[in-house]
Order: sequence, then C-alpha cells, then structure tokens
Amino acid sequence: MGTAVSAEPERARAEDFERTIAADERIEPRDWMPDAYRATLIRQIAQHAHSEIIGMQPEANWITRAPSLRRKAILIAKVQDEAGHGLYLYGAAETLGASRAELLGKLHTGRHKYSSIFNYPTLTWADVGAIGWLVDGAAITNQVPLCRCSYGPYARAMVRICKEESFHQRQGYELLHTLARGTGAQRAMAQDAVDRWWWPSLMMFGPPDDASPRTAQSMAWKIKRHTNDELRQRFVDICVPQAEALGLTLPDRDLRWNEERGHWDFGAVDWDEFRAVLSGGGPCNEQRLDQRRRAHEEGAWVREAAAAYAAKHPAGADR
Ligand code: BYC
Repeated sequence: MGTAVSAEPERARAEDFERTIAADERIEPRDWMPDAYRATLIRQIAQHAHSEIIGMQPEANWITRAPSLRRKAILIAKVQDEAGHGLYLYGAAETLGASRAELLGKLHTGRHKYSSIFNYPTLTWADVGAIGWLVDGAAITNQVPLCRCSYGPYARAMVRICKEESFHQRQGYELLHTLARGTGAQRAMAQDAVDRWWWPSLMMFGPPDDASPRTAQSMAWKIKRHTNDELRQRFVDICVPQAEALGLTLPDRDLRWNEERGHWDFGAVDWDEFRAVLSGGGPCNEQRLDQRRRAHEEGAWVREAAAAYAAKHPAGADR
C-alpha cells in the first residue's frame, strides 16, 4: 500500500493520540502511539525495572547479618518486594512489544542504564536504614507522580509499587530511629550512613533541568509530571524535618529555609561524580553487573524448565 493511501488514517490516529493525552486519559497497549513515545517508555520502564533488580543486591548483602530475626524477616520481605517490582515493570515493558530477554541483554551488556544509587556499597547495618529512609523516600517522591503517567500499564504498576515503597521507607526510618536512640556507637553508625547516602539520593532524580535532554518531551507526553529539579526540591523539603525528628544531621552546610521561596535551599550536587557513576566508574558498578550476569547464568536451568513445562502444557490445556 502506498503512503498516500495510508497517510489519512495515520493522521487520524495521531490526532486521537494527541486528544487522549490532552484530555488526561490513558494510552493503552492496543492504541496507536508514536514510535518515539513507545521507545521512550520502553527505555524508562526497562531502566526502572533494571534498577529494582540490581537494587536487591546492596540490601541482600545484609540479610545474613541482620541483628535479629525480626529485622531479618523484614529485610527478606523487602528484597522480595523489589524482585516483584522488577517483574511488574518488565511486564509493563512487554505490553509495548519489548521482549524481556532483549531488555535483560541490554542491561547485561551495559547498553541500558540502571539507577546510579545502586553503585554505592552498603558498609554497615545502618545503611539498610539509610536506604529505606532516603533511597526509598526518593523513589516514592519520584514515583507517586508516575501513577498518573499517560501510559496505562505503567501507571497501574506504579500504584502497587508505591504502596510497597511506603512500607519500605517506614521500615528504614524506624530502623534509623532505633539506632539514633541507641548507644553512642549506634548513633554514630546511623549518622555515618546518612552522611554517605544523602548526596547520592539527591542524584537519583536525574541531572538538573537545564541538562536533562528527556524532560521536555516526556512532560509533553505526560509520562513525567514534574521536572527532575522540582522533585529533588520536594524531597529535600520532606527530609529536613524528618532528619530533625531522628536527631541526625544532613551533611550540607548550605541547607537553609528560604522564606521567600517557601523551600529549603541546599548546596551544590557533585554532578561530576554523577556522570562518573553513570559511565561505569562508581565504587560498585563492576561488582553489581558481574553479580547480575552470574545470577542470570545460574538461573538458565529455571528458564529452560519453565519453557519445557509451557511446551508440554499449553496455556489453558489443563483447565
Ligand atoms: N541513574 O533526561 P533525563 C528504586 C539517565 S529504583 C541512572 O533526566 P529522564 C529502588 C536517564 O535514564 C529507582 N541514570 O532522563 C529499587 C537518561 O538516560 P538515557 C529507579 C539516570 O528519563 C530498589 C539520561 O540519564 N527509578 O527506587 O527524563 C530498592 C538523561 O536524564 C539517572 C526510576 O527509574 C540516575 N539517577 O529522567 C530501593 C523511576 N538519572 O537517555 C529503591 C523512573 C537520569 O541515556 N524513571 N539518568 O537512556 C524516571 O523517573 C526518569 O527516567 C528519571 C530520569 C527521573 C530517572
């Protein structure tokens, strides 16, 4: 069929897409969408999924050394939740026509990114608390607006993920609260963890707005609802009173309430460090990817067994 013949329905479909976005309604997998919208979503959702499964590693590091049965059970449940988040998100990417094997291949060969935050080490037990409070706190701040993302399956996955992230954030806060009221050594350990995780948490929101190539288009498509800097500011405003309640200090001498703006001013993020981590030079990049590739290879027999089972029992055959 010549392009002249197909141009008309194509234009009508594009108008329909624009109308749906303008009306704040959802785009669903069956709907027509521009190729670039599809590609942007696959990129963001896949990188989000990769972050969830790589994000299991720093915390899993402490499962065998959790200080009590209660703490161990909570931590195991949290790490399992993250595996679940990865699965919902890979599922959402599949509704756009991506294959999970291909997305994982891109992660394993370094062609896809995952969140910079997971390239930092978990040196003490207090890091589990700092990750819950700050990393999951930053994740919620970023992800609650994604529940209103224009792509239906991603938005719906985010609703459930955000509920679970809220529990994760509270457990981290409660853990730090306990340490902050413990012995001098426990307090010092909590403060040291906050000192190390604060700035990398601010980097989770992405580059500053004037250096964020994706934001304008993603906002126009209502994939993103706020800019990176807006969400970073919201996070700082939430954390300052929480740090005070914990009795811990945030490692930023420039933190000051700005009456005029109605927000906390904060110091300069080290964007050189951010860029270095993104290009593979963070403290744990190599270790995280090696571990991920190893887990994938060691899980090959499970994938083969699942495929063999599916071939023997076609969907619905035993119902
Ligand atoms: N780390 O133009 P920009 C979790 C990339 S999981 C790495 O601002 P965009 C959790 C960005 O992808 C947390 N890469 O892009 C899990 C883009 O890459 P391309 C993950 C980053 O997409 C377990 C390039 O830089 N959350 O919370 O408009 C346990 C240019 O940036 C980072 C999500 O993925 C970074 N920090 O905005 C506990 C949420 N920042 O173009 C917790 C969903 C930027 O080369 N994603 N990049 O492919 C988003 O909301 C957006 O993608 C971002 C970036 C705000 C992250």
